[in-house]
Amino acid sequence: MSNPASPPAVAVLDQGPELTFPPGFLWGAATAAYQIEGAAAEGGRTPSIWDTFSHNEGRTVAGHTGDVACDHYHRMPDDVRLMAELGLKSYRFSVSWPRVQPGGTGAANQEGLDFYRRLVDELLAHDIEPWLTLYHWDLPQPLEDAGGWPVRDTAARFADYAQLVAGALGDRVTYWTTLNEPWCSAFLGYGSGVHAPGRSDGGDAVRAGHHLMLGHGLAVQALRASRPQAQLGITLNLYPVTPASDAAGDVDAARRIDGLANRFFLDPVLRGSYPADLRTDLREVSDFGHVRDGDLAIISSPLDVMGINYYSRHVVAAPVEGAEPERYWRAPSCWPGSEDVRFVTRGVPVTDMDWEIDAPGLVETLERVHRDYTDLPLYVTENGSAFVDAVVDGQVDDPDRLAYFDAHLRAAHAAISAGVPLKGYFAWSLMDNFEWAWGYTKRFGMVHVDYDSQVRIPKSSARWYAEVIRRNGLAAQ
Ligand code: IFM
Repeated sequence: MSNPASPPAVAVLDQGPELTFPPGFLWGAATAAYQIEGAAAEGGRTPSIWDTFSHNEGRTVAGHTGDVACDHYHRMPDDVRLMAELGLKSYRFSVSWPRVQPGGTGAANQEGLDFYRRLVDELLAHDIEPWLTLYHWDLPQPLEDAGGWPVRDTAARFADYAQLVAGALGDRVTYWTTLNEPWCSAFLGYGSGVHAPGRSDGGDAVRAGHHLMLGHGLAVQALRASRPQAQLGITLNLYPVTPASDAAGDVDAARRIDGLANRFFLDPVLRGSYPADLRTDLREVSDFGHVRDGDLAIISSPLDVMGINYYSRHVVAAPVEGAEPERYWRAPSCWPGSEDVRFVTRGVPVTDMDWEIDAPGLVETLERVHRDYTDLPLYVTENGSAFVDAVVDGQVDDPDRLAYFDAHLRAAHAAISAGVPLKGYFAWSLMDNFEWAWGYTKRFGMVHVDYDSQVRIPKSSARWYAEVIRRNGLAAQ
């Protein structure tokens, strides 16, 4: 390991019989370009919406930006070595669109593509399967200036970009995710405006969601034609949505939020239709006139794998007059047409993001997708937690993060035992990084990053995860 004074592997693995995962289970860790690369103005890269947004005062905590981030652009070979030391079987990274196609149209920037060629070569040299995400939120700024995702043409631009990346890396990359968490791009970017580009219009959010999915479908068709061997998928961030009680109003609130959070994307991508109740719920903000004949057939183009990011559960209630705001809180306006729904705090343990820890929700989510939507192989493409860490004598002990991983891996194993075709798991995140509007104040990494010195220290959760990978399992409790 990079840190010479390694503590012993975590003892929890040394007891009891094993909870073994299926042979070939793909153990990985994930990151995203803007969150780790830095080198924002190097090698021909031009600004994305996140460069613009984070440089605008008041958009991110303490004005943090991704200008330097983890400096991964310059430290990539060392970072891959670290992955190999942890025994990762796969690494999920995203390509920065404005690095490889500055401005979002026209010719490729070979210098940008070369970075990813080197990354993929380095991964393959270390027997680490590259898993490439095409879009993890960094839309080239000129495309936003031309209207962004609410505009149909952006979908076509995305498909062109996908083709350009496939031309450069398709011979060496098998696994491709088109979009990461389009809910965030659409509803946080254009609905509540807490993410780039920071616009707040429910109708724009709905249009953005559609055009993101259209871009996904067009990209799948283009990649399928040019790279028939590729394993293609999309990654959705899904939540179980539970009513706070069985009162009719709470049950209806859960139906509405489930529609916006989950079914808005699951149904078009995996069934080729929008849910009727969702269209009714959204009637004040959109007449769905942007949906053209044939769009849903494109959006539901066959996939090879399905990616799911899981973090927490939503518990929701109908509007409650005079309710305590700490327990019944109104989410920012990322729920067009359902802004009055209250999110309920149950008082269960939370992470540093204030997200409730709910490992059974992962089983529910995986079972639902498999039961109600698809037989495709499923992958947890992100799962993890932020906690406050301290470096003590050159070590970072992070028992809470380790316990979160442990509980969610047990849940993943339970889902497999129940018949879910779960084929892999990616920890979020390989290393601490730029947590979007929260800047560097939230640490999700298994590897600690000192942002001044850029020294990496594998936390105890990383050493534990390395042992899980080595054994392909956990000790039964
Ligand atoms: O950091 C993000 C990531 O970019 C997308 N999924 C959720 C993570 C934690 O918020």
